[in-house]
Amino acid sequence: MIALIFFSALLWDKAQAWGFKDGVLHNSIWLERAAGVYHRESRSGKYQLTYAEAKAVCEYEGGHLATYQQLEAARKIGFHVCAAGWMAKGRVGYPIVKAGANCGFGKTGIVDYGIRLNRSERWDAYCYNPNGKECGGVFTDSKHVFKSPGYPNEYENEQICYWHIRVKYGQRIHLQFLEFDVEDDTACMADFLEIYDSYDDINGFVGRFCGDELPDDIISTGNVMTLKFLTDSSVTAGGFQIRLWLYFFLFSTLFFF
Ligand SMILES: *[C@@H]1O[C@H](CO)[C@@H](O)[C@H](O)[C@H]1NC(C)=O
Ligand SMILES: [Ca+2]
Repeated sequence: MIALIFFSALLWDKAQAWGFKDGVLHNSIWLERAAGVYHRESRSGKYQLTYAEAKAVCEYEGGHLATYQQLEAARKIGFHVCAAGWMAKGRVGYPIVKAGANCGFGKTGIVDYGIRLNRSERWDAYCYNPNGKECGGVFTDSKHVFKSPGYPNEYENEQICYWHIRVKYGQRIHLQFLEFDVEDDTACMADFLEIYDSYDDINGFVGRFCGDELPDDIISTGNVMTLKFLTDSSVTAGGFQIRLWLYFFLFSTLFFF
């Protein structure tokens, strides 16, 4: 029987996802990538990096601060982040794909704060590293099966995937887990799949999943969802397959009566 999950405003303390496990600091910083571009937060949280620190963060990982053009190229293929970050040449902004009330002033495009005269201001960072192992994309089909990268083989380490789902206005999304096997640990700090009932990974947190138990079906409240899959630098597993359907309330009513 299908268990429906009704979303309430789940509070999620991001700090739970960080910290030491077996003496190793796990995923203290979220990475989001598209076209080699990804978003970086400081280990101490949102909006903590000066220009020099942002530059150092990207260079430490073998990349550099993204240019406005690189960020725009990423945005065009679905890179959407609701947080302002440093770009090359001291520019600050963020990429908006889907206009929302809480983010981007209802517009799409790069929200551009311009070149900052004060390089001590604290923002996040947008790095560019064309060698990153990224995956995901924007999906508008009414039927699709999302697979972890490389499926049916095991997924790889240091994988960062974002799938943004957008169906027609008024439609709802039904996710059904067909297979699920992700490195298990109690707080899902090592590898995890996160699902958001929104078009970004800031709002509408639904759940974080790892281990090999099949999660219950998930039904969106609106016409957008985001799946985020992040893996650390050791231990992989079988991966997952998730079927996307359109959710029809009428059909399930008929089914039950
Ligand atoms: C520059 O920004 C920092 C951090 O916001 C602030 O503390 C400082 O006063 C600013 N400097 C100037 C000259 O406005
Ligand atoms: Ca792992």
